[in-house]
Order: sequence, then C-alpha cells, then structure tokens
Amino acid sequence: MNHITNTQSWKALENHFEEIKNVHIKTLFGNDKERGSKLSLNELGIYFDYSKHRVNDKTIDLLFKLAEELKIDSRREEMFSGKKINKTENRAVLHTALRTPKSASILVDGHNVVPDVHEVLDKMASFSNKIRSGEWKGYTGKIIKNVINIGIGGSDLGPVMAYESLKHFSDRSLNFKFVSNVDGSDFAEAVEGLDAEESLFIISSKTFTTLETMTNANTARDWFLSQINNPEAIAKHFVAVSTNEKSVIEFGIDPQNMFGFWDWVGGRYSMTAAIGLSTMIAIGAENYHKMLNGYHQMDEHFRNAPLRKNIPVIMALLGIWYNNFFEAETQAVFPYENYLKRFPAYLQQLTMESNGKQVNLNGERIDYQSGAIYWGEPGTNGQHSFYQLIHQGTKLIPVDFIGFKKSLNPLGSHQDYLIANMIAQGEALAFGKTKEEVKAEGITDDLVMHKVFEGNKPSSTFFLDQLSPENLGKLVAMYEHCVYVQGLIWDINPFDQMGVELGKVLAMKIIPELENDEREINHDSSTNALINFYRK
Ligand code: G6Q
Repeated sequence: MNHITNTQSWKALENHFEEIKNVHIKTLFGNDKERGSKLSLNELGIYFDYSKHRVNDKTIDLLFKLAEELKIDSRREEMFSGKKINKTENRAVLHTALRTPKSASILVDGHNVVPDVHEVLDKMASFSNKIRSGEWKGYTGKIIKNVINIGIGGSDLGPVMAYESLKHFSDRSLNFKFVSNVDGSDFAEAVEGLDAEESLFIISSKTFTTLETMTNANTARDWFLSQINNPEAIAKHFVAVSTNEKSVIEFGIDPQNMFGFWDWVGGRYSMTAAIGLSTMIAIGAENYHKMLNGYHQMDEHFRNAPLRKNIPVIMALLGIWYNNFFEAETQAVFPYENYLKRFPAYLQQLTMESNGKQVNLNGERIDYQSGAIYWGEPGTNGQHSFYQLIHQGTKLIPVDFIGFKKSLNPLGSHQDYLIANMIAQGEALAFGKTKEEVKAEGITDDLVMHKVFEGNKPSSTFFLDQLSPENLGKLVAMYEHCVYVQGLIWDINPFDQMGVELGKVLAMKIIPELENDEREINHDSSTNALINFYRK
C-alpha cells in the first residue's frame, strides 16, 4: 500500500511532533516578534492569520515538504483539467467550470462544457428576471411572491446557506422557503398561510429520484392542486433543477422549465450549478455573477498561487497537522457574522461527506485518520455556550474565525463589540491566563486553578472587508479546495458518498414493514422491537 505514513516527510513530521507537541504558542510568539505578520497572508481581500497555531518554521517546512512529496502542486491541476479524478464513479470533478468565464474552454470527453454552463446561467437569469419583475404570472394571473425550494443534501444546504448569507442583497418582496426533510412538518410549516396562486416550487434534485425530495414534491403538487384544481396550472408554478429530464417530464414539469446540470458536478459542489436558481431569484443575476466571480478568483488563487502562499493549501496542511498528529477530532468554524449562521451546516456536508472515508483510492483500509468533524455556530452566541469546553476542557479543538470589518447593518457599537470579541477569543485561546496572573488578581487559593486558562489552543482568523456575494463565493471555494487538498493527502476520494447508501436501502425495506402490520419482519431483535413499537 502506498501509505502516506511511509513518506519521508510524514516520518519527519512524526519526529518533529515529539519536539513541538508541548511548546506553547506563547513561546512561539516570544521567539519571534514578527510572527503575527510572518504567518499571515493577504490575498483576494482575505487577511488570513495563521500565526496562532502550534507550528514553528520547521513544522511549516515539513508540512510543505509533505505537500511537495505528494505532488499537490501538479495534482491540483487534475481537477481543473477535467481529469476523471472521481475514480469510483468514473467522473470528472468540475465545479470550478461552473464559475469560469465564457471565454474559457474545458473539455470533458472532448466536449467543451463552458458554453453549456453559460447557456444554463443565461436561462436562469432570464427566468429569475421574470420572477423578480413580476413578468412571470401564476396560472390565475397573480405575480409570484413565494419561492419554495424542495431538495435535500447538496440540493438544499447550498441554496439555504446562500439565501441566509445573502439575505441583505435579496428582494424582500419575495418570500423564500426551503423544504428538505421528509418529516411532513417541514413541508407543512413552509407552506403555512401561503397562497398557491402566488407560489413557485423549485424541485431541486440532481437525480430526481431522492425519496425525501420526491415525497415533498408530490405533496407540494397535491397541496397546490387542492387550491387550484387544474393540472394545467402546474406549468406556471413548478420548475425543476435536475440532470434527469425524463423523470422531470414524468412528474409533469414542462422541460422548458427545467434547468440542467451535469454528472461532473457533485451534489455538495452544486451550489453554483442550476441548484443556485433560488439564490439567483433572491439576489438577482448581477449579484449572482458577482458571487461566481468570487468563486472564480479563489479557484484561480488555488490553482496558480505557490503552495506557500496558497490559502486553501495552508488550511489543509494545518488541518492534517491537528488531525493526524495532535489527534484532534474536530474542527470548529465560528463566523462572526450573523448572516453566516448556516455556513457551518453547509461546511459539515462539504467536508464530512467528502472526506469521511475509510479506504484509499485503491479500496484499501487506511490506518490513519481521515476527515475531521466540522461544527460551529456564529459568534458571539457560541461564547455563551460551548466555548467553555474549548478554553478549559481537555480536548484540542482548532478553530476558524471568520469576520468582516464592516457590518451590513451598522448599528451603534455593535460591530466593534462583535469584532472585539472575535479577536479576543483568538487571543484568549492562544495565550490563556497563568496561575500567577490569576493569583495576582487576588483570587483565593481554592479558586485559582479553576480560573486558569492553559491557552495553547490554535486558531486561524479569516478577516474580510464586508460580507458580499463575491466574498461568500471566495469563502466557499476556499473550503472546497481545502477539502480537495486534504483528500489528496489522505489518498481518498472526496467526491463520492457511498456511506449514505446503506441506510437508504434499509429504509426502503422498512417502509413496507411499517405500512403493513401483518408483514413478517426478520431484523435483529433491537430493530424488530422498534418496528413493533411503531406498529402498536
Ligand atoms: C451530495 C450528495 C447528496 C445529494 C442529495 C440529494 O454530494 O450527493 O447530499 O445532494 O442526496 O440528491 P439529489 O439532488 O439527487 O436529490
């Protein structure tokens, strides 16, 4: 097996880890007065501070040596060039083509996909403009006021995250809802009080076969027909985003109202494919293109910047350092920007569905850790709940802070307070507070140890000017490429998701068993008991 753990640089990192594992971040700063500026980058308007990490010059050198030894430099190009790097599904991985300018040429099986991408973008823009301007009328002549995206996983998390993140830029006369869960309450609450005559459903499903989405889509059609009792009206109120035209037509959606994409776009990488239709309706085509431009800038940065000046590459290497050497299990992401409240949930799918793999590309069980558990909440809220564990618990949790200089809603001192807190948390995590410092405050002996902050807790800070469509695009692409580099290093496939299949298959077996009490069941004793409990 071509183990990464057998590479020279990995072995060197293991040895080096023993030297540095107990070195305090405070000492690292003490040794080098310029550390804060030395270990930071300012690229594409992102000030990326990675100085508060448990690394010294040698660590950085060895991490880059690892990247060199694993040929990250040349292999990153494989994705952009359309090579079929999603080996288990024999597919190219070209979400970067979705945000490439019209003039580019990217070949998949000899076919230039860029004109196709722009044709769909133009069709989306034309449709979005009609909805936004009121030119598109519902069946009874009313304008559309409600847009309901029905989709799940990659066909939901991107749209809902982008909508929440860019709400400030959205048309407030339109009301957006996102239905994903097969739990009927999700649908029921989304349509509560809505007038079908003013509602547009976007059925977003790459395959158009997903149980949850098709169940919700059928329920939506029933709900709609219960208000407008005429199947002809469907054409004005249902559109589809899919790669499966046949099933879209079978559902009753006019193929004219279908927005296509391709098998070389993975679900969780599809936010900039037609899956972004609800986003474009919300923020308008111009803003949407600004978002694409932000993505593209980050794509180009990742593709062309030398590894040592490459934000996603550095993030990826630091992630490996904590995951595989410090044995950190999780990575926290705390946006100090309330509009980014769904960003951590979006990242959970992107990172964990991509790199939560146990075998390498040859199908051999790996004997090292792969993807970290990603989690997070917006600051400052998290500070009043789980930050305690990061500061004084026993686990090592590297943190990504994301903040913006300017608020989209400048109110009094709010932004100063928000950003002061973000900066303070990074400082407190790294430097902590010693016993001596606590004692000097006159704290009684019995409480001293309770008030000590050991510090030495690593964090990165991503500081931008202001949240905008462009900056959101940069941030998402930055994490996408970090995921890819980590996948390359772990020698796994970040672009399939076979781990979601088994549960789906078993559910299909259990559905008829729940629906028919007489049906014989022969699962294990626990599963049988659960089924019987439901039946009763
Ligand atoms: C993402 C996954 C998965 C997918 C959903 C929805 O990478 O493939 O989350 O997006 O299962 O699939 P459909 O879009 O086909 O309904």
